[in-house]
Order: sequence, then structure tokens, then C-alpha cells
Amino acid sequence: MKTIDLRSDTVTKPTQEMRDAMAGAEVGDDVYGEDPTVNRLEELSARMLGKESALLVTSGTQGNQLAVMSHTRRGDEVILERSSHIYQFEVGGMAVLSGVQAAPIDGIGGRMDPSAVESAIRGDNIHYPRTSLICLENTHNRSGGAVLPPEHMKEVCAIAQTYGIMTHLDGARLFNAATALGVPVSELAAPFDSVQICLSKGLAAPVGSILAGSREFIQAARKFRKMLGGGMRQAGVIAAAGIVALTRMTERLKEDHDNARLLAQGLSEIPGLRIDMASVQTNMVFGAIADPGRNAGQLAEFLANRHIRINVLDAGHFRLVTHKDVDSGDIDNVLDGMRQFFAESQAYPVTGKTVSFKDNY
Ligand code: TLP
Repeated sequence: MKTIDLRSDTVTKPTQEMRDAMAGAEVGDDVYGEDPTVNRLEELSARMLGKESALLVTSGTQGNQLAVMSHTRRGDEVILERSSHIYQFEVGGMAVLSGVQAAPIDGIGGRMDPSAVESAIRGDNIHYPRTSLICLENTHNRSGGAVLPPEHMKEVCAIAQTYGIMTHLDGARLFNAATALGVPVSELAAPFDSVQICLSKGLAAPVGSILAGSREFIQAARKFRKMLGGGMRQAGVIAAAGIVALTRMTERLKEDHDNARLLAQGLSEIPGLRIDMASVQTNMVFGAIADPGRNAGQLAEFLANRHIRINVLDAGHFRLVTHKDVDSGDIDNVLDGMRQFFAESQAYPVTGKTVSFKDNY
């Protein structure tokens, strides 16, 4: 029986076309700059993102951390949204790898108030750290995959420029944002000094992200990547799937967005559940349990027994992510399972196998 895995779009398996491209990839030693497939992927992604240069990195986390390392000096301060991936979910890497501290700002829908950003920029005082970087995230994961409007990103980047501060965009799901807005990714990346995009989420490549920016910035990031053990030798086998991701998988993201909408709509009609429909803009649905007798851990366990996997955020909240390995028939099955859970007269008995909140994203 098929497992419907809605925990993340990171669970997508490579397509047959990717597997074929990987098997037949022309390769060389990328640390010598001699892997033709990696070079082709880096040129293609730089062009698509409208930047001078690009670098294949192992993961979104590595791409973001290389950006922080390359843009900052020890003791600097970085402004970013409080629930952003770089701040919350990268194992404190900023502090360890770059020796910088964060100046987190609460956002609404992933958006920091531009005037709050400007106020957080440090002045010229002997006591202060130097503010050297501002990071944004689009789509914004913890805001339910919400899209940051282009005007908002331009406004924050213009403030940064006024103060001579660098800007980085965590665009793990930038193609989802571009799909929702109907604009090319290059337009969304344009105001930023650097951008990171993931090949291994909705685009379904098995591994890899791209970091893009100026030639000088990518030179610095390449050296740091080597320091972190990210010099991957015959990485053309990975890059080949990345090329398929960028050339063949971006158009279909709309399907994921339609499925998320369908799912959210169905869930919003279930008593016991609360869905903020306005936040459903791309491929994610965040749900809240509105039934005092039940919790998200019980829901996850009930569904797991029906071969449906979801992500528990805390006792009252869960996350569902649509992707290419989930179709509209699967959405119907998920809705059936959800209805059953809330229709049971007794709250679901916990067996002890309940998914622990701490183990989940
Ligand atoms: N997000 C993953 C988990 O790490 C939480 C997910 O399932 O959503 N930026 C953003 C906005 C992300 O959502 C993620 C991954 C990353 C960066 C990191 O990418 P990877 O997993 O490739 O290091």
C-alpha cells in the first residue's frame, strides 16, 4: 500500500529522467573545476537566478551558512526573522561557523516590518557589533509557505543598501514563490547580494542546493565549502539530477499548490480543525487542532496507521506539504482519514508509539 508522505517536499524521490541523467552523467574532479556537468549546472543556475556566478552545495543549510560565512566577520550581527530557518533550524551554525550573533525580529507572514529592520541596524558606537547582513526567506516556511511580495523584498534590500549592509535570500522554495507570483526567479533574486535555492525539495532532485551571487562572493564561498568538506569530486552525478530539476520540474509546482489548496479547503470543513486559508499560498498547509480532547500527536499516530505521514509541530499544530509524489486522489484519502479521526466518539487512545513532538520538525 502506498504511503502518503506529507511531512515535507524533501521526501520526493528522483524521477526516472533524473536517474537516467545521473547514470549517464559526464564527470570529472570538481575540486579541480573539471566536472563538466557541475559546471553546466552552475552556469545554468547563475543564468536563471540573474547572478554572475553560482556554486553547487550539499544542502540548503550549507548554502545559507556559506552565505553568512562569506558576507560577515566574527563579532558581526545579522538581522533576520525570528522563525526563519537560518535562525531556528540550522543547529546554531551562524554562531559556530561565522562567530556572529543574531538580531532576530518578529515577522508577520514571514515579513519583518521594514522600519523595525532599520531600527535594528547598529549605529557607530564603540559598544556595538557591526551589522553586516540581513537575511530574508521566500517562501517563508514557518509562515505556512507564505510568499514575500517582491515590493517588500525590494524595500528591505534598499534599506540595507543605504547602510552598506549585505543581503541574502534563503530561497529554499523560491520556485514556489515564483510560481505563486507568476514571475521568474531572477526577478525575486535581483535585489539580493546572494541567494540560495534548493534542488532537493519540490524540484525533486535527490541532493543539492545552489548558492548564487557575485563572482567574488562565490570565490569566497567555494573556499569555505572546501573547508566544510563540501568539495565533492565527481559531483556530476548529483548535478545531472539538478539540471533536470531546473529545466523540467519547475512548471509542475502549480499542481502542488492546487493540491495544497484542495487539501486546505477540505480540512477547513472538518469540525475540530482550524485552517487559516489566507496562509495557504504555495505547497504547505498548517493546521491547528481546535478540539480540546485531541492533540496533533494522536492525529499523527492515527494517520500513520493508515499509511499517511504528517509533521507534528507541537501538541496543537501540524504541517502538511504537497509535492510531486502526492496526487489529488491521495488528497482525498488524507481528507477521509482526517474526517475519521475527528468523527471517532472517543479520543484516540495513545499506544505509546505516539510521534514525539521533539523528534519532528
Ligand atoms: N527545511 C526542511 C527542514 O529542515 C525543516 C523542511 O522539511 O521544510 N531553508 C528553508 C526555508 C528550509 O525550509 C530548509 C529545509 C532549508 C533552508 C535547509 O535545507 P536542507 O534541508 O537542504 O539543509
